[in-house]
Amino acid sequence: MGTFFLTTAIDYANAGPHLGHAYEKVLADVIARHRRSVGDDVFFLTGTDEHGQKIQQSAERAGRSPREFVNENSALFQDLCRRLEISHNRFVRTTDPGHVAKVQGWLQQLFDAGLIYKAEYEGFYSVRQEQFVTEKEMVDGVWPEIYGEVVRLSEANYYFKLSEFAGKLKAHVEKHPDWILPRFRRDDVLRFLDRPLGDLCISRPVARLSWGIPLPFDAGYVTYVWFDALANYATFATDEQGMDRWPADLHVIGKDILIPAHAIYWPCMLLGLGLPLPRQLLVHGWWQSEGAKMSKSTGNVVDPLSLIDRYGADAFRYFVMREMHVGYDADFTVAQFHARYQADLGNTLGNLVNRTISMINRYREAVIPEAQLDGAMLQARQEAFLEYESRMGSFEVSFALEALWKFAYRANQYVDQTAPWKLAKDPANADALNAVLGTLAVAVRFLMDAIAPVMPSTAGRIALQLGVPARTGSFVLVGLETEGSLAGTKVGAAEPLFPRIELADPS
Ligand code: ME8
Ligand code: MG
Repeated sequence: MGTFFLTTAIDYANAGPHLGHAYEKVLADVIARHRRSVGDDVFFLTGTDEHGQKIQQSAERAGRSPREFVNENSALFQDLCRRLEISHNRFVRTTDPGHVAKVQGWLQQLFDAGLIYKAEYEGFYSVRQEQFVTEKEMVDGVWPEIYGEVVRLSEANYYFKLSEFAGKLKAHVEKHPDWILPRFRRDDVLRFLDRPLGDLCISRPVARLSWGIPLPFDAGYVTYVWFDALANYATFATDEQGMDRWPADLHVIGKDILIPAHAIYWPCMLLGLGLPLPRQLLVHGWWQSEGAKMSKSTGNVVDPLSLIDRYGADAFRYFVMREMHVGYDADFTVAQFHARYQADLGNTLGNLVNRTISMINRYREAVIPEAQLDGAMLQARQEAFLEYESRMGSFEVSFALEALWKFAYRANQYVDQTAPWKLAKDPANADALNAVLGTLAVAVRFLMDAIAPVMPSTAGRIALQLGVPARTGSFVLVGLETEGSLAGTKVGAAEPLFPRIELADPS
């Protein structure tokens, strides 16, 4: 038991959310709920990134003031969090006046320490990436598409002495092999640190960009959006009790914003401020659609809300956790979503719960019988539990679910093999039937507890059917060996958890 502070990236409020955003929130939420289930005091931040050129330009195009524009888009992300049952403690918005004041305080601190200086620079500037780029970034003499329009620009700006911290940062990454997960991402960071680090331009002239945090020491400039955005993790780290939770235990982010933002800029900012570094970064891959990254700029986005409307939040949460191995890319198709809904949820978990509750109702007047539980099934449950805990501990949620579903599948086979409907025909088999029903009840309770971080509502619905309280905070501590028997518990009525749904017309 301890405390656990985790964050997601904060999403650009220049459009509504898509599947990639929803995935990241669910992943962080599953980790948060799992940590609570082992007794941790969890603090969880998510939110929206509301300053910068992208926002200013999108607002202009939409004929809105930037403030109106971010209010509308941020509301869409907040609504998504509600719909997905995300259990964050605070929804961060970088236009929050408290955040703005803290960022200005930090800039002043770095300026006073001589870590921010002014210099003239001439070079190529990517409008889409909001950063200067060099010819090294060109491929076959052209700028890669990700840079959008590239223009020549000469201006005076303020720079943060990133180069000063390269050695310290490298030593940190080398000393902490698990600082970045999966490990192959850490290798990318080390390779990046092999080259000399340039200093970071942290200002934009007001003439070019007005929608940002004014520099406290020069009103002619606003703060570079990444400096402002990264700061959120610490500026919002004060919890409901007024305790400062920094450093974060875990930043959950996508692979596109690891280098340089989270692995270079952010730790160097913290080193400059004399603050501790986050304990770990979990870097997930991309949801793709027919092999291309799903993104607002490409327009090939899947709307998570339409899937939630049709299949429910839990089915959505299950699918994205089961289908994507954390750290790797995955392709999204509605057909695959639908197939998992039917096979994994309907035919496996739903069927197991439904058969168990129906048979206890039918054969034992809705009371779970006293019984000698099946040893092989208990053993299988123990193995599933250990695999689940170990996988959840390393954030490999898809594999944790795989272990649970292997067990659920096995429990269904156990029903088929023991054929309780045959046992029920002869009172001489009463003990054998009790053993099957008692074993199944315990199997269902185990699955109910273990799926709760991923499917909180379903766990609650199973608890109602099984006639037990939805468990919070004691799953691991109670342990499987010492947990009480369910004998004597009165079960509720059997209700299908995942009713059949027609596959949506792909048009
Ligand atoms: O980058 N699949 O915001 P963002 C999976 N504001 N994840 C995806 C994805 C996809 N197709 N597309 C985006 C930003 N993401 C900044 C972050 S943090 C201080 C500032 C993930 O709205 C992406 O990797 O472009 C990132 O982690 C998050 O969604 C927000 O992306
Ligand atoms: Mg992005």
